[in-house]
Amino acid sequence: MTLWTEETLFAGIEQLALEVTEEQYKIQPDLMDRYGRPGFEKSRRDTVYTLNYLAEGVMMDSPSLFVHYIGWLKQLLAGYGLTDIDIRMKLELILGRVRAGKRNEQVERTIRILEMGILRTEQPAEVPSFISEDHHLGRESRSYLDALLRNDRLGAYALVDSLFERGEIIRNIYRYVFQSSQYEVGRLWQTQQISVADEHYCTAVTQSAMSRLYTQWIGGERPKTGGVLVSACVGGELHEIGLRMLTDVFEMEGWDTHYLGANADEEKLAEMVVRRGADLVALSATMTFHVHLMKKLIGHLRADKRLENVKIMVGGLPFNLDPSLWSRVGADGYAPDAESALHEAERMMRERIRESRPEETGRRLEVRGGHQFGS
Ligand code: B12
Repeated sequence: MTLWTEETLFAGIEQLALEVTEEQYKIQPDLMDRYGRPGFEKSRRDTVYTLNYLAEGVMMDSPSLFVHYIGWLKQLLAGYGLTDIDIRMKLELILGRVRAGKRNEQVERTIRILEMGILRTEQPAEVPSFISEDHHLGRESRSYLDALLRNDRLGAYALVDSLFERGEIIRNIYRYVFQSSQYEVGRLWQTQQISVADEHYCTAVTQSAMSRLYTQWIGGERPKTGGVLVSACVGGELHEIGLRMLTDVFEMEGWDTHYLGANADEEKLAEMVVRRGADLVALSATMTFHVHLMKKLIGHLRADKRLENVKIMVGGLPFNLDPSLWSRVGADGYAPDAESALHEAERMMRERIRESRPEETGRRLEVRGGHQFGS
């Protein structure tokens, strides 16, 4: 089987997923008794996901992307009564197919990553809560999430208002209340403690709570002490709140920001970067299977002569899982969260000044923090 060559890595996945799922159902006929035909279809679809994560791990030479996914899958499937043995069986069947094919460097890497995934099935996968009273604003974050979970939008707003009124800085409310509660919402969804509808509700209220805070800081005249930022999510990426937060933090710190949100189009992004005279482009990916698109997008931006001096920073879940992944997608830098992104941007801007011609450095913007709402 020649599935694991660069060109066909994605092309053969649907067929392979079907074959492997059929094989597993032959070996474990009880699966059909337990889950019926809909269960078979779900299992086939999950296998497509698994193969996409595997392909991404192989292409990016990043075992941790796949190993993390297996831990996540283990916890998710436990909620449906599927065991380590079931997941392991699927991975062994994939491994058998890969091993049976012609060997090359990429196939060897695939085998290594699959073996690491199989080992991961044997380890515990429980994710602890993202909210703890020991964290800064831990109690408030818990009360905020509790309000969301009882559909008490006004109660959630009131809590945020009270934090603002008592002088809590907006960046902390973002980080310790909104980000933590969003991560916790994800965990509760994954472990089937809340529904997709609950997750949508919590997310929508948090987005509106962020917008309500804008009136406290956006719109007024603020000195532009930073550079120009254009931010966008890659490809079909729908997770946009993290990038929104990052963009807001930059705006609070005196940057001139242009946020394109989810699903950014390559050409429009490049045009926006040129039109706004951006110093920095921030690109976000949450789903691991979008990482290769990030690499492609960065390649596209790099090929555009007009963007020669523009720095590119990346972030999002896969980059947090593999802290050197950013360099393999061709970015200039990475940061794990909005706060540290600001420091990384400052570093990149200093680097840019060093790289640029001396006569240009004089007119370069000095990037520094210190805005009253952010710091
Ligand atoms: C809300 C949500 C959604 C919403 C998003 C809505 C929106 N408008 O954004 C919707 C419903 C669309 C969605 C869909 C899906 N989701 Co979702 N989602 C979430 C959830 C609960 C919260 C996301 C969020 O708001 N996080 C809060 C922000 C602030 O954090 P953040 O994104 O990490 O951002 C910070 C840093 O990462 C960093 N950062 C981010 N971008 C950048 C960029 C740069 C340049 C830098 C420097 C830093 C940086 O800074 C940010 C601020 O500090 C997460 C849970 C989680 N752990 O994040 C799941 C989660 C990400 N989703 C998940 C899944 C599985 C999906 C779906 C596949 C579900 C499905 N079956 O359809 C789809 C995929 C959609 C797609 N193609 O993108 C999984 C991913 C698991 C995995 N192994 O990869 C998660 C982790 C849930 C879980 N625990 O299982 N989701």
